[in-house]
Amino acid sequence: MHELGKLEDLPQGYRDDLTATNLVPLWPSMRAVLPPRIPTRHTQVLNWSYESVRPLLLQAGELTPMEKAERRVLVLANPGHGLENMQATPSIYLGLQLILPGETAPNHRHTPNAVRVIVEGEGAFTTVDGEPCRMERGDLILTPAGKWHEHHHEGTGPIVWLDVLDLPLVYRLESSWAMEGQLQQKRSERDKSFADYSAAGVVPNMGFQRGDSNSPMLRYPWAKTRTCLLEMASEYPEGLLSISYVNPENGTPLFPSIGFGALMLRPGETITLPKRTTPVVFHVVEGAGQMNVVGHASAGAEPLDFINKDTLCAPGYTDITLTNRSATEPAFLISADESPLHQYLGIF
Ligand code: GTQ
Repeated sequence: MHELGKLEDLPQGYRDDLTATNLVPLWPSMRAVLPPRIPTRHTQVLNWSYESVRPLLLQAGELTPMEKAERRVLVLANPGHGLENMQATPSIYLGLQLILPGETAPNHRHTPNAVRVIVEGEGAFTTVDGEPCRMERGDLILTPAGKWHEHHHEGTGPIVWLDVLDLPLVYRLESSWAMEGQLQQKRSERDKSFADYSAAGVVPNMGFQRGDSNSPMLRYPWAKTRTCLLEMASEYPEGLLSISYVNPENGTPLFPSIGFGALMLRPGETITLPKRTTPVVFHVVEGAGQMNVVGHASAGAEPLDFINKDTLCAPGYTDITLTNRSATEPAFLISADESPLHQYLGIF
């Protein structure tokens, strides 16, 4: 690519006139916004180790009562995007949320889509548009755009989950807003939408209505995903073991913005993921190992260690290699990426 003219090449008077007229010459910045062959990626390779976050989150429980927080969350902010922008990746917000026994996070709804991934604790449920959804380790609970949601905790210890929202995207679309509501009346049985779709190819005879809703199923239990991956492993002795979470009616991703998946690493396995345009987030549900990222300056020379409950991210246009440290036990990770958006835009 040949060199283009610089801003300094232009007479100061002309530059001042441009600024006064709200104009910017493209050519001095052309290579910055359209770099040769590979995009600029602010997303840095990172592991928010749960061991380091957990004490700070529990401290928030002591420092800030629920009435003063509404949602007691520490945001996992990627420094590459600027901590204040609350971005793990360009479109994905991550937060670790704490609820103490007996607390309730009040009812509200908002335009960003959200998924909760349960990290620790039991006895909590989220009510989504009248349906209470149980929260167990590794479960995905959906609170899609515009749906009312409130969190309750009836267990004895703290409960912590990972919030995954398309907030950075919706915020930059100048469309992020919320409204508060009264606590919800229960309008359906606990986990009703999960029960409706709990076995592929089979639906209940009573109380089931096929709908064209974007999110007919609100809870994706980890136990089901784990079993599915183990069954795949018994079928396939090699190759990447991964699944996508989809709408059970039509097979599309959970949200138009963020795609969710899960993968299993066989004991002792090292596997390089297919190269992709989209940045990715991993949450470690079981096991321990390493993530090695090649193709971005933020990746150190050494791979990043991870263990159970850690949350990691890596930019797109990189080669990501995952290693399971255990020679005897499988490791399981849940992933979130921007692939639906990249597909829609034709850049995947
Ligand atoms: O639990 O509804 O991390 O509204 C950020 C915004 C969680 C929630 C977050 C939210 C929530």
